[in-house]
Amino acid sequence: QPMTDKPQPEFKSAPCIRRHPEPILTREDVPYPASLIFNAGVCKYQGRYVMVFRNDYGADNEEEFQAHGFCGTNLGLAFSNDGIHWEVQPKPCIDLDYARRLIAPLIPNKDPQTELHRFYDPRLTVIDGRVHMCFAIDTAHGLRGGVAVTDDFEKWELMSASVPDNRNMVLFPEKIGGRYVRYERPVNCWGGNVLHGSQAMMWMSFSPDLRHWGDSRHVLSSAEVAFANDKMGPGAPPVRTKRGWLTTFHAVWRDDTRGKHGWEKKWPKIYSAGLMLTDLEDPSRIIGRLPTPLLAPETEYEISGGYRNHVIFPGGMILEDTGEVKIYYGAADTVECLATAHVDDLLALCKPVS
Ligand code: BMA
Repeated sequence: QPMTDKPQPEFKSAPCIRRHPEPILTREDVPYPASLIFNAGVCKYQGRYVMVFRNDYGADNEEEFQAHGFCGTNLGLAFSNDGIHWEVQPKPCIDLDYARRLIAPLIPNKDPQTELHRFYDPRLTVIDGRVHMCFAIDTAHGLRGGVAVTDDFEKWELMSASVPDNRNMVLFPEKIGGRYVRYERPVNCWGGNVLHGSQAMMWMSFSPDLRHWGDSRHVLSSAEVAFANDKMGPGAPPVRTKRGWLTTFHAVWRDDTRGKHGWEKKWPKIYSAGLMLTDLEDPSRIIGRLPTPLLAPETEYEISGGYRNHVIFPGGMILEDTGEVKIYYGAADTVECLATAHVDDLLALCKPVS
């Protein structure tokens, strides 16, 4: 059950946000079977922008979805010189077969064919000149979060996969105190209420080697977020600024009285993006936070016509030398979009929250 004691929030984006006039990547741009293109990870690597995007394929509209659902999910790869116009590579960079081979060393006593069901929601961070990807995997033994590394987007090395239930992991672009750091979103089943908002929250963990994770600390719960009465968790990997780590998060508002908002019979949730600033030395400490959404579903392609309308999920953030911040997000679980804002305007939004 969602928390019911909060007033209905206003789902309106911050005034400093500028949206690109239309989605930057859709299924029309993809040269292989593709239906939903969303929740991408984005980074700058070797002089160009790189995007790894989620592609759910096999149902392009409500009729096809009702008839047989999706056939599968893979991860596609696209390059860009300006972060706006993208060239999608001819084949997915990770499909289910590759993902099963990738995960095999970490499940020595399990059959990857039956163990791994889905590999999705990539997040990219460049650390020490190598591309690191966090992702979620649905397995026969729970929902796990993983970390892999690549130099060429063809060969990946799997570093770790968490125990269930943890996902939405994002890596910091540098070590802190000599250790790798990630934000993550465990789902705490304490009390038997898996999705109770106060138990689906943002944590962080440290690692000496990307394999062993621990020294975990709580960061933020949906109980503290006015526009979340269900889950919340990380969004894009944090970006270093002079005042702290600029950090997006996703926040879920659930209203069971809402009806059909997409291809399913019912979609009761509104996803928006939040913004906060965390301490450079101790990113579990929140310095400031925007009390309202940074990005809420508003445009036509965010609120209508998609698989799940009213969903905004931030997955990539790049701070340019000019001070422009590019925020990449999935909209309606159907298309990939871009919004920009000046870093000073974003920092000004992050006020101390009691
Ligand atoms: C979450 C994840 C996201 C998705 C969201 C809304 O549970 O599956 O990838 O964007 O739901 O459907």
